[in-house]
Amino acid sequence: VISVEEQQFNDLIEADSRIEPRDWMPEGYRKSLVRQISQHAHSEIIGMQPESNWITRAPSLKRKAILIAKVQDEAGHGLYLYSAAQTLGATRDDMTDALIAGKARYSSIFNYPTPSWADMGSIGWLVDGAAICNQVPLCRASYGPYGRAMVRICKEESFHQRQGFEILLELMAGTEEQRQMAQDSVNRWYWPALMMFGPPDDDSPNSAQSMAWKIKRHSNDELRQRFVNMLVPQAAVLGVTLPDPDLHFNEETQQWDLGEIDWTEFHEVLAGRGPNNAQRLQRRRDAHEDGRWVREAASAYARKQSERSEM
Ligand code: FAQ
Repeated sequence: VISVEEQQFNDLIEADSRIEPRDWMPEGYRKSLVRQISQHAHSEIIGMQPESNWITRAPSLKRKAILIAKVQDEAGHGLYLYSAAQTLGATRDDMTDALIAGKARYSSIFNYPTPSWADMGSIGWLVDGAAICNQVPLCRASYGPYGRAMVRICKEESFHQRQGFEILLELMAGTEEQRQMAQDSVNRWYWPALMMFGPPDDDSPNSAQSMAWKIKRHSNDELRQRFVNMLVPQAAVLGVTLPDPDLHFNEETQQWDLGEIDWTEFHEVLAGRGPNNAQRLQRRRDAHEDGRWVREAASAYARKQSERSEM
């Protein structure tokens, strides 16, 4: 027998309705949401680093203004997501501590370096492109605060994706050297972007339960396939090639079949041994330390204000 609350929860999920913070929910549902939402928030925050690397070196004032705005959007996404996790009882301090202690996950993609300006194009086109593909269905996630946060995030990601595409388009219309720089960058970001969708379906421990709870709406492989189908015509417009010699159109399924993904590389990055893992975490730790005086000043100010209002 199940309790009245649990039956209500099951009915809400069944009816494609929403679970809100004060509703009863199974402990596993709460935990899994905190897991996914906090990882997602950390990704947005760590994800500011690869692009902030180019803010001072963007090739024009216009590009600099756009890039600053884009990186600032990512900070905002991190904040909406931390707030969504807080509605589930997670505290901001615990989440931050886990991140800087190296105990929390964040997306593998942000552990790759950005040695050229073209990487700003590839991140927008491929990384934000993959993010949109993965996150549009999350706007319908069964947990209200998460789904609602995703709506605004996806709108902003859509602008990010276009600005990246436009950077690459301009480089591809440039000199031979610029075209080479764009192609080299696409070659480096393509496979890691496909890994953003997570492990293959037969090796994805969380998928079945997350789909039953209607947090995830599609499997990792399904979304990865959708992304590649979307990329092929866009690559043709850009004039870049996708670095997969086995990529071919399957007449039967009407989809683009891809070659083998190097899952060893994925697991290495997840284990902390990607090209930039150590540097990303160190930078986050330093930023947290550098911001200590701001947090202390803000708390002292808040304390004074509340004392004053009590008088
Ligand atoms: N990297 O059982 P599953 C962005 C972990 S976009 C690291 O399949 P699940 C925008 C996974 O957490 C990037 N870890 O897990 C932006 C799990 O570990 P756990 C962020 C990964 O949850 C652009 C284990 O492997 N987007 O930030 C990765 O059902 C530009 C087993 O995997 C999101 O987080 C990976 N790639 O599916 C920002 C979207 N893949 O927890 C700045 C929301 C898997 O058991 C600049 N999240 N793992 O220890 C999701 O949709 C899902 O959580 C998945 C994974 C699809 C990522």
